[in-house]
Order: sequence, then structure tokens, then C-alpha cells
Amino acid sequence: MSRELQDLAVRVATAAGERAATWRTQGVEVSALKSSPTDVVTEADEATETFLREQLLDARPDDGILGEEGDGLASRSGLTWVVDPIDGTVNYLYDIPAWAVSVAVVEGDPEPGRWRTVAGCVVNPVLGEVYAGFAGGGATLNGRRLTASGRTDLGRALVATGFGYAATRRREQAEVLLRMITRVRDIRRMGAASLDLCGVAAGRLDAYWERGLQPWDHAAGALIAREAGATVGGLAPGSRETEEFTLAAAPGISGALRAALVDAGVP
Ligand code: LIP
Repeated sequence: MSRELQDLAVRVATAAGERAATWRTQGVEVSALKSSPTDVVTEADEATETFLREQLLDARPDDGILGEEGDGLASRSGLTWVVDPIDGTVNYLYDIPAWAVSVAVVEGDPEPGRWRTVAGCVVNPVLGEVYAGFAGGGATLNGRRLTASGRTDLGRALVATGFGYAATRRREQAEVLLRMITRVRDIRRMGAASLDLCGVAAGRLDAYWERGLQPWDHAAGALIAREAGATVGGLAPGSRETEEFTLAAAPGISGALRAALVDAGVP
């Protein structure tokens, strides 16, 4: 069942990514602002989510939907699809090739920290990269098995993070980064949480952390990173990834990273 759900996620996310990439080449307009003047949504975000919903409900009409751009749909089957039609919206708006379609399916209460993620897919259409995974089945990139980094020295770790849209939170996040930047190899800020999490799964990053992620930002990428052997969760050991805090790291540095983040002032 889990593999079949993964295959459905791959099919619909790949098709949605092709449509979003086509719209990108035709030009993109901001259609609305959300939490701040820089938190934008484009017509492509909305149209891509509509497409994802149609495809998923056509295949599985009793499932629920939790998406970034539309109203929630309660599940009658116990499964809910958690979708981000375009993660990395600002990158998409600027035509920076670091945006993704993220599709996950979760079992139980569709709340991060309470759900059980069953399968997921993150597609970067510009690079032709399809990350996928299912619970207990491992994670892949274009069919190739993924394994998280074997890094054991935080001082040689390449880490990624991100910033919220609210100025006050961005200041707090920058102050933490100021204290962290001398404790790691270097920092990357890609602008799409799903790709950051998949970067940890692929060993392209040794770790990633961020506060303030929405459920659809991390649902698929967290599963893929976990299935690749990364330590994934909140700031406290054993906690789950939520809006409060999301971390994914090579197991050999996860403890040191958490301690350094606490020391750097992460609340
Ligand atoms: C984005 C996240 C990213 C975060 C951005 C933004 P969106 O999601 O994927 O990690 O740093 O501020 O929230 O808004 O592009 O779907």
C-alpha cells in the first residue's frame, strides 16, 4: 500500500511540476500577498494546487487534503494528502531554479507531530529531480537510493537554514545564524524547505534547521530525509518536526548541532 501511495505521489507531483514549469516560462504574476508584503502567492501556486487536488481525489476520493493555498478537506479514509504546490515561491517568482512540488500522504490526525507520514515525493522540475520515499521503504532520487551524510564533526558540516516572512522573526533567526556561522563549515540558504530536507537526505547538506515552517513545507521532505537515515525532528531529542522547529541532520552531528543551536539562543 505504502509503495502504491508513493507511486501516486510521484505521478501527480511530476505532472504538476511540468505544468508549473511551463507557466514559469510563460511569465509569472503575483496574485496576492499573505502574511507580509514579501509573502507572495502566484496564479501558478493556486492553479497547481487545484490540479494536485483534482488528480489526488480522482484517484482516491475518500482521502483528505491539507494544502497551502486551498481549504482543508476532511478525510473519510484516514489518509490525508499534505501538498505544497510550489515550495520556494519567491525562487519561482524570480525564476531561480530552486523550487519544488511537494506531496505527502499522512495517516491519522493531519497535524504535524501527531500524524504518521506514509509516503512522499518532492519534485524539482527545473533540474529534473524526483525525490521519493515511503515508510520503511527507504528514499530515492530519480530511483537511486539515498543515504544521509556520515559527517561527525560539526565544524566541517555544510548546513542550511531559512527565514520567515515576518521582520521580527527574521531578526531572531539572523542572530542565531550569527552565532552559528563560526561553528560550521558554511551556510546555505536555498529558499525551499522541501529541497533543503531532500538535500540532507542526499548528503548534499549535512544538516538543516528552520523555525516557522508550515506542515506542507516539511511533510514530504522530512519523511524522505528520515528514510535516508537522517535524524529528523524538533529541537529536543526525540521530538517531532513542527512549526515550532524543524531539524534534519546527519546522525553523527545531530546532538552537537542541537546543543549549538540551544547555545546560540534558539528558543
Ligand atoms: C518557503 C520555505 C522556506 C522558507 C521560506 C518560505 P514557501 O515556503 O520553503 O524554507 O525559508 O521563507 O516559507 O512560502 O515558498 O512555500
